[in-house]
Amino acid sequence: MTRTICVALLTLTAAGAAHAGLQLGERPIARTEVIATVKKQFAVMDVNRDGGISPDEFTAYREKQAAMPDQGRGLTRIGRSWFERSDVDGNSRVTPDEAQGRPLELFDMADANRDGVASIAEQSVAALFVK
Ligand SMILES: [Ca+2]
Ligand SMILES: [Ca+2]
Repeated sequence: MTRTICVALLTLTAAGAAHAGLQLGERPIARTEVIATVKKQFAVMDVNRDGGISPDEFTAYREKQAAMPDQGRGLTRIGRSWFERSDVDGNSRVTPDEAQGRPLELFDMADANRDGVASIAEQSVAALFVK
């Protein structure tokens, strides 16, 4: 019985992590989903809940991401240069607005017909830019 619960928990965790990564090429993705996912990810990164990501919080999240089953691939992946690219005003702090800038930029690039949804075909364009 204990074993069944463990397996169920593991499955839940894996599904949650995969969703958090917002994988490309699996299903159509809405712009609103990108915003919601970045918001959720931001809440996880902002460990001290001060409304901004510090360089230390960024580093800690990168380590967490490396342990994820999908390594956080996809639109909301936090890459090595995420911090400096996201911190547009250069104040060593990434705000929620700054955090969603790059994922939305990629999304808008993919959403060629501007209907607010990136189809699987449209996502193949964005996939070229996600490293
Ligand atoms: Ca913080
Ligand atoms: Ca900033």
